[in-house]
Amino acid sequence: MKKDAKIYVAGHRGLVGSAILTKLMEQGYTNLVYRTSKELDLRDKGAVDEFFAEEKPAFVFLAAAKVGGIVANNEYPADFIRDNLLIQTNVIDAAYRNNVEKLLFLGSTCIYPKLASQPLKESYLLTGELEPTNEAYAIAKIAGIKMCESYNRQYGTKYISAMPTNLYGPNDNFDLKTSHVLPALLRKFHEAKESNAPFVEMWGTGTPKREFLYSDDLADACVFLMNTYEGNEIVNIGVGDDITIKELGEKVKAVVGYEGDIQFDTTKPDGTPRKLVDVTKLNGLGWKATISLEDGLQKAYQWFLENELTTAK
Ligand code: GFB
Repeated sequence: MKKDAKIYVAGHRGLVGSAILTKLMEQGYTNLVYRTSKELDLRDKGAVDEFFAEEKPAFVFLAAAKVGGIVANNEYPADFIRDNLLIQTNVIDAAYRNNVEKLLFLGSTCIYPKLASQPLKESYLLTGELEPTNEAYAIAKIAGIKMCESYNRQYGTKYISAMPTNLYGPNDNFDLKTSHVLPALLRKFHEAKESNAPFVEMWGTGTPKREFLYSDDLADACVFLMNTYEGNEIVNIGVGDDITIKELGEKVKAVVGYEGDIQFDTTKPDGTPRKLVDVTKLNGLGWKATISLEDGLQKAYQWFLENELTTAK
């Protein structure tokens, strides 16, 4: 991407899009376009068509999506499949009709089969059944990947798809009902410390393993891929290491400085037992994550303290 190329970041207020926008600014890209969801509802095809015809971006980071943690995915599958299919279909097709040079689509590691062997290689896609709690979301994301591949095959476009592992960082969703585990734990442990609560309740058994990537690292990888990767195959983005949810709880507890206990609510779902991504391909292309979980947790907690506590929820 030339530094003055017009780049559209879809979803620039979210965890992923905000990190990509910041990264592009840091790297000296000057012609950035973005819209809030109020200004442009990406589920509305007419509005998306109008936006692309008017702005004619050369590059698109498709980071807009309806996302949520395990319980939100499980309770609102219709919203997850509908909104994601609409957003990605409208954006990818408008990109094609408006001659976008290159588009990066963001998937998720929940697209891989629930019981696939670990670490998850890109080739495991569509080799087994999905995790039921997020099947609707995963099917939408798989459709997005296949849409990019199909447009490349039929129309000769250059659309690439990246599969990030579980993410965290600034502008995350800290709502306890709908968030992912890491932001939820930052809030839960912080509030327990403030109120001197005797214990924090975590969901499930604590035995599932997850890998966590800081959003700034993800953004760096996305800009790197946009600039260097031309392939039709998906690319995993992760750190190559995971921990149990219980271990995550202990780490968050230490970062927050909470001294009570942890209890597990086993009526809540565990989800996939493990989803560690194989990052051989990304490392081979020349990119590696640099932010450790310890450093990332400190940064995320700091961000939470400075931004989230002042926002009414
Ligand atoms: O992050 P999370 O909601 O989603 O949950 P997934 C990860 C694990 O943490 C599960 C446990 O085993 C949860 O039961 N957990 C413990 C908690 N305490 C909590 C808590 O307070 N809040 C939450 N949210 N979890 C999602 C998918 O799966 O990951 C999405 O549903 C997407 O589709 C996303 O792929 C990255 O990692 O299980």
